[in-house]
Amino acid sequence: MKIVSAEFVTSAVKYEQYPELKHPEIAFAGRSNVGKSSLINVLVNRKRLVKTSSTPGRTQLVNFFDINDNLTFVDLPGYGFAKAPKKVVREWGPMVERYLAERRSLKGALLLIDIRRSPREDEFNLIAWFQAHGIPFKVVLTKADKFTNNKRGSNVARIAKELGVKKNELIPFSALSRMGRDDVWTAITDLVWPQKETPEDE
Ligand SMILES: Nc1nc2c(ncn2[C@@H]2O[C@H](COP(=O)(O)OP(=O)(O)OP(=O)(O)O)[C@@H](O)[C@H]2O)c(=O)[nH]1
Ligand SMILES: [Mg+2]
Repeated sequence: MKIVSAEFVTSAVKYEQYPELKHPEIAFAGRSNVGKSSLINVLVNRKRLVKTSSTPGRTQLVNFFDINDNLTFVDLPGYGFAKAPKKVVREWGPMVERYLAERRSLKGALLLIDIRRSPREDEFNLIAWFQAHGIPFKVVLTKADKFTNNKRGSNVARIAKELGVKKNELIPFSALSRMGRDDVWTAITDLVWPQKETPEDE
């Protein structure tokens, strides 16, 4: 995908504040600090379109970005941050599930999992919500630069087994080396425009 433009649209704390349904939407979901914002920045070739933070649990808003005036990226708030205020923890589930259940422009989701970790209850919950609401999704394994090639392969195999999917369904990605960027874009275009030509493809 050639990036012509990438712009922040709005941040919302509640459903009523979500912007009008304009373009097909892709949601980025995952634990705090997993690298959601970093992935979006790499996808759109921008250093700081989305604020990244070494202090997890800060992004408690749903952030909308307009890509090329034909696609919307949605950076969902992270979960699983032990030090997050109780209110934030309590509100995360209903907020995200309502978004997944009711957002008609949502075409698919990327679930991000740190390649060094194992999927836990929160990840399995998200997968169950995606399935319950008929939202196709792909899994991206972030921070793939933390391993050498060999170890990376064995960790992809491990997580595939834990999720009960095939290895080639998981996309290793690094925001540092940009490894996997093209594969993530392919996954996104497959989700948004299945079996069709991608508009404005290179
Ligand atoms: N080594 C490495 N570090 C990464 C990678 N992606 C993100 N990070 C680092 O991980 C930290 C969190 O990244 P973010 O992109 O802010 O994570 P997030 O999922 O948006 O976090 P929240 O907004 O808090 O939910 C930052 O310090 C990033 O620099 C990666 O691919 N490799
Ligand atoms: Mg973030």
